Amino acid sequence: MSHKKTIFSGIKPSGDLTIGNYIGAITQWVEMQEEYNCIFSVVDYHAITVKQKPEDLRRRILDITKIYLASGIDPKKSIVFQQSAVPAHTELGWVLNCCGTYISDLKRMIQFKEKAGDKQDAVSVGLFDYPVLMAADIILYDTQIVPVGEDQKQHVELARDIAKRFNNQYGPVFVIPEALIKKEGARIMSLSDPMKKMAKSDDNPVGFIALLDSPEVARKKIMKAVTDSGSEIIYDPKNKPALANLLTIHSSLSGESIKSLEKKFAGRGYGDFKKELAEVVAVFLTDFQKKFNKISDADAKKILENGRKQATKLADAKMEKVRKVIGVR
Ligand code: ATP
Ligand code: LTN
Repeated sequence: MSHKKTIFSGIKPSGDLTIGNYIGAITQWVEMQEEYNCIFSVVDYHAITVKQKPEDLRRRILDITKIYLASGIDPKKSIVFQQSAVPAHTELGWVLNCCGTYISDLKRMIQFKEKAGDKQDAVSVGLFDYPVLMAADIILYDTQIVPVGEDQKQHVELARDIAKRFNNQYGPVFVIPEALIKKEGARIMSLSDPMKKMAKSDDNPVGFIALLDSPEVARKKIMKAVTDSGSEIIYDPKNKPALANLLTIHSSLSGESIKSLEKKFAGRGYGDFKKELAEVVAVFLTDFQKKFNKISDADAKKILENGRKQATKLADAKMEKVRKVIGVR
């Protein structure tokens, strides 16, 4: 066993991945590969908490795998696998439902409240129970660190609580995980509403830029993005949330600091800034999609199969321990 810490993270194939997923989550994963034991999953059983068309789901599972690879996740360094291919996730999810989770925990979850809205009784039980499956994903691998966007902090905290309660009852079976959230770019906002998170499941496609949007479409979306009143290019998230979001996107994709962008655009207006940002995004997407298109479905399937074998070994060993301590073995 290596002494490196273990990290686990995942993205659900519930829509086309956005630059929010890329900036908030994937870029930190890529950087962490050298120093940590990394496990990255395509968490498909999370996607079916809301209705999915089977053929779209099948396609997106491969697309996300290719996106991981095109972003720089290296299957020689990291385990890349599909959640549903390792049944221990759902098995542990059930056990945690019974041993460690209260209904009151799940009722507090912000994402559930936002997603269910005023239809809390008419959504699937899975949407409500989803954070427990996420806890299982994480603690199955003795994960220490979970690199995610800001919106997932509460779910990782719940995973900690569940693991602690389980350990209190049955002994030290699980490692207690911690969330890791980037300082900049942890919450990329919608281009049409800077108060809302950019999300792949947004009904309004103008609000997000998908990693597989054509550079031309992306350019138009940037030019149409809402801006705030005033005209100065300064980073002021409180008073100019829309511009602050655009500056963060620029800085994350171009590597230029926000300070240097403010200097560069001193005395110039929003129009100039947006034109340059549109160009930055278009260049990024062109380059990204070139890498993406080089990866075949067969390559992606092979990598997932390899990852399945590696993940199964770890997950099965932990699951066997769980079965023993709870008394079913
Ligand atoms: P959905 O709209 O279906 O809920 P999503 O776009 O929020 O999906 P997830 O699969 O839930 O995407 O998230 C995958 C990862 O990307 C998580 O770590 C999440 O925190 C991060 N992430 C998602 N959206 C953003 C965003 N706008 N800014 C920063 N990080 C994000
Ligand atoms: N719930 C997360 C996706 C997710 C995840 C995980 C992230 C499922 N399992 C385990 C980190 C670790 C989301 O909605 N973004």
